[in-house]
Amino acid sequence: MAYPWWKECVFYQIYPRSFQDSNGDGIGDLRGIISRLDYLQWLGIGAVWLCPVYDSPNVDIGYDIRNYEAIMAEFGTMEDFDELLKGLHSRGIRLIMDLVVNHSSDEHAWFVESRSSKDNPYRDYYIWRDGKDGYEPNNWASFFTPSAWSYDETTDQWYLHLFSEKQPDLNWENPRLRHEVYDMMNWWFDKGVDGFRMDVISLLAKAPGLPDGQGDGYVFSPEYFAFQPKLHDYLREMREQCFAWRNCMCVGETSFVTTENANSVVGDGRELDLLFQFDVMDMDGEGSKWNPIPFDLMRFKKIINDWQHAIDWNTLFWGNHDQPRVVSRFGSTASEELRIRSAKMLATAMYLLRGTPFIYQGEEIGMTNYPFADESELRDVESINLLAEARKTGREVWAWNGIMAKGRDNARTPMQWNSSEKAGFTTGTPWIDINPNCRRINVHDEAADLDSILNFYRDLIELRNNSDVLKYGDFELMLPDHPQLFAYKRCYKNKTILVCCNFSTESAAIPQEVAGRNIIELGVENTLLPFGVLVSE
Ligand code: TEU
Ligand code: CA
Repeated sequence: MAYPWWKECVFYQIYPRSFQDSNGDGIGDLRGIISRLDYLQWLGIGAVWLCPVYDSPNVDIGYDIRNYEAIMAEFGTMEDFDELLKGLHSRGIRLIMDLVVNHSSDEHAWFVESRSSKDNPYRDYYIWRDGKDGYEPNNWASFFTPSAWSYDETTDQWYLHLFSEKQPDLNWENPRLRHEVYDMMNWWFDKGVDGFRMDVISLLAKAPGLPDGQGDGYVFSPEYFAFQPKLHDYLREMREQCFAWRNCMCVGETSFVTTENANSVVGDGRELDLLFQFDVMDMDGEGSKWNPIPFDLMRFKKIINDWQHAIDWNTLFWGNHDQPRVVSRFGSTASEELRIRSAKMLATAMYLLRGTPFIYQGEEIGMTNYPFADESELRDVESINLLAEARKTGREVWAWNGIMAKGRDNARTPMQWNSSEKAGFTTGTPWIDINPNCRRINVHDEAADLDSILNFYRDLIELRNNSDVLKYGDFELMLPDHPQLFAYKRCYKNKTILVCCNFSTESAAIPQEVAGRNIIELGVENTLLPFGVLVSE
């Protein structure tokens, strides 16, 4: 049986603005990525997910696209892009692009036309409605602003934006819009890209009539904008028009997906190949990500077990450009010893599961959250807006604490290449501060240290790449009630690999169920030390 390439390899996510600057303007760029291709090959990854590199006014750092077929000037040119793609392919590495088509920038030519008059041919590319008695058409809250609507004087109507006011939602009910998107996707496919990561793809269809959400004030109402029945029509049409016949991989950022509805988008090659679910990412927030609650191992086990059984093939990840750094979040930074061991433990626990791993840049060296000193150091529209809103109701301290723990800028500080002041990222002034811990956490030093997190990631990737058990084996949760250990079994054709990870800051006795010939042994001294790991076969 032949497996598709995207089940055979590990993905690496690049956030271009913070990966490598090549010309000293403090902003990562395509030539910077090109200069690091040998590093990616050395790491052993088989594919890259590149966050948006399209022309954008950068209100949401590239997730507000002004021109889908042009490269952002700060990142370089289309020639640079072609060279990057060639450089990846010549090293056997595939490339998937970010596809952001729930919304565009308000500076996109479509929206400039659309807002100009009610009878403009592009009017229906976006979602325009009359106000209700001078107020918003409905009570929906947006991800980034209190209301999901903005008023536009020119035509005395309101437009919908589930994100910032500079990210108007596209109207997927309009077939002309849909086909323009498909043409654009095919244009990139014809260039040779290997697929797309589809930004908030589960939000494309909105409930007919745009009904009010239940509650007072502005109400966040995913029941009316996520996983609506029409979503499936759009995804099937997209598949038919763009990629059913291609050897590509499309992974959806399916916000609000559940184990119950997941198979409506993946499985049987139906709509998408893979999906990102956020149950693990959401587990340390109560109601909202800004209300922190402690990591609960029992809940984690249930989430993983449920997902491993719910769909045939999962994405495996601990973070991305929207999440804090995993070692600060679910590991420990109390000491160097614990940071290093917990980073390795977390990698083992996640990436030996059944599915396709996605490693976020910097994770492989154990990068941590950034100790932001004040608001002036923030760059993310979500955090900046949150703080401004919270200030109005005297909740500034709550917001600041939330941002320190969960703010997206934590994952967006520059990649730490070496121990110099600018971490080898730039020679100029970086667009966002560099973590001073680059002195001890950086690629150069870790590459030379065989016990480093970096070399551990490299070995783990190699182990996975060469093991049919780890790639194709079944998953079985072990020790479900153990309060400290997360353990599981992978089985394939009479072969078994046992994974046992200590998620706690206390030692744990090694259960006999996980004994075998050891493949990985970390923090094992008769017992499993805090964050210790044992993998055996
Ligand atoms: O994210 C969408 C999303 O649902 C979240 O991850 C969201 O950004 C986060 O929960 C806010 O707390 C995608 C992109 O990954 C993100 O960077 C963009 O800002 C967003 O869509 C809009 O394009
Ligand atoms: Ca640059």
